[in-house]
Amino acid sequence: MKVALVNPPFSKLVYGGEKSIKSITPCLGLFYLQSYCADVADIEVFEGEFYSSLEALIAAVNDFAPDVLGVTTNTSTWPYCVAISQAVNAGLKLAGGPYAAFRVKECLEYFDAVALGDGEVPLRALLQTGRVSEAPGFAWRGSDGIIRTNPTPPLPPLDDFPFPDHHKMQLGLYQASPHRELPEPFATMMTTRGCGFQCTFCLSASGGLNGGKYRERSVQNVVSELTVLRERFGVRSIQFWDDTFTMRKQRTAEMCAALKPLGLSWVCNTRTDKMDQETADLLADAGCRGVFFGVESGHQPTLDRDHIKGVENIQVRGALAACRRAGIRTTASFIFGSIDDTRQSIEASVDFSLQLESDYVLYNIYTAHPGTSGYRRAVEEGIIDSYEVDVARWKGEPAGVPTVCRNLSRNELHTLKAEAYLRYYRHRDPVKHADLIATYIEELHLLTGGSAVDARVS
Ligand code: B12
Ligand code: SF4
Repeated sequence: MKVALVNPPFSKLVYGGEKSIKSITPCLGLFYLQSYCADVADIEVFEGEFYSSLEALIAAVNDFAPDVLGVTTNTSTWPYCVAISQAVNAGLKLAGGPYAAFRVKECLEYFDAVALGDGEVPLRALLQTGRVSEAPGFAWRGSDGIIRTNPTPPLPPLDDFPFPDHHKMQLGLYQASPHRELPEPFATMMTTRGCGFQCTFCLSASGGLNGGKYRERSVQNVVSELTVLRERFGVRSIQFWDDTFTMRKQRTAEMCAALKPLGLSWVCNTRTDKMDQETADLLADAGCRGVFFGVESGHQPTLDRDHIKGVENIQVRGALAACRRAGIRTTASFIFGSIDDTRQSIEASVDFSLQLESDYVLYNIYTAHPGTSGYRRAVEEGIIDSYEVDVARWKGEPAGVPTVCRNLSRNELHTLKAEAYLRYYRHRDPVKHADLIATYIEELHLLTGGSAVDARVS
């Protein structure tokens, strides 16, 4: 049986017209599915970003002539997921990933079945039995038209999963964000899944995908994969995609002790309340070059009420300072336009971001993804309808979906975002960032219609 697993292209939809730095990294979820089911089917992963157009991707998938099509979905790529399903010839069409899992009814208009969480066990059962009705963890529509949901299987220990097939992955085709300055070849890895905090915008939060349940691979299992990557593929750097890499201090210490002799450069993501000087020093000594922190808001009431981050701004300052002292580069990521954000709270947040002196900053606009508590709140409070993704209607970030801020329009949020970047780059190093500064001034002119902007940018 032939199975095509497709990761739709996304950079044109998600980053089109934005100045974000693009990276193309392997779709780990699909590669995990491939290796877990390799002995029961002939499975190919198709990375949409590698094709010149959506049509070229679809043609390649059709040339492969799959019996089963599986598409990984997220909110922003949903229109492409539909287009792929409609244009690919396959006897059975499956969807999975963070959008499908929370939009079952909509997905079943275009797919035969939807995976509700981790897909390894469900997909294997489906390929072995050939029957959706006998595969756990799928929702599907019976011949009577009624949606049925097979209970999700218990989540197996992560060490039970074979490593993704790095030969098939063609590591050399991917690219890390240039600003991460990772020596090539680089690879990505998850050493944990889930997170389980309460953040309202995140699907790794409690209640999100797989209930947000935090699960770990053993240090030994991680080191085995890293050793394969280093010795067989010459990999010199790793981007750890874990949601909260330093979740447990003892595991972090064990991980760092095991990583150090491998001599790899690496970067990771974590929470600011999971970073202190001791941890930062351990990370740096083990090869860590950069840490990404979701700061979200520098305005404490917004952080507490809208984001439910569970972090004090003083902890944010401490975490960033600890990394700086340890020689680790930091990225601080902020979100504008949560439900009760105002111009004042956003400006306070930007002031805070400038004080942090992080090496990089990201200002994003709040996206209410289905399955998050922020989405539920926005629907319950009548701020948004239970939406259909519509790229033509909602242009720019958030891609294809409505914003949720009561007090600021989409255009105002984009304007505040451009102003924030302008302030940041002028504050950091205006000479070095002259080109970016000019681009943001131009963007502000477009957003505000010219004259109004002069006061803002001077
Ligand atoms: C790494 C990552 C990225 C990377 C690379 C993505 C890639 N190439 O796959 C980069 C930085 C490029 C990225 C970009 C974006 N990302 Co991102 N990203 C992640 C992150 C941190 C890890 C993804 C991962 O590898 N997970 C591990 C694997 C094992 O899990 P998985 O992907 O969920 O797959 C499992 C199941 O879902 C299921 N499954 C998945 N697909 C399918 C398909 C079938 C057929 C079946 C049966 C099962 C199945 O089985 C898999 C194995 O168990 C997640 C958060 C997270 N912890 O998951 C966010 C996350 C996926 N990203 C998110 C978002 C929003 C984005 C962006 C839109 C952000 C932006 N504005 O730029 C873009 C869009 C990119 C795109 N591909 O469309 C959201 C998605 C929410 C949503 N509903 O859309 C997440 C969930 C974070 C969040 N906010 O909660 N991202
Ligand atoms: S700490 Fe990060 S990964 Fe965990 S729930 Fe919050 S935003 Fe998601």
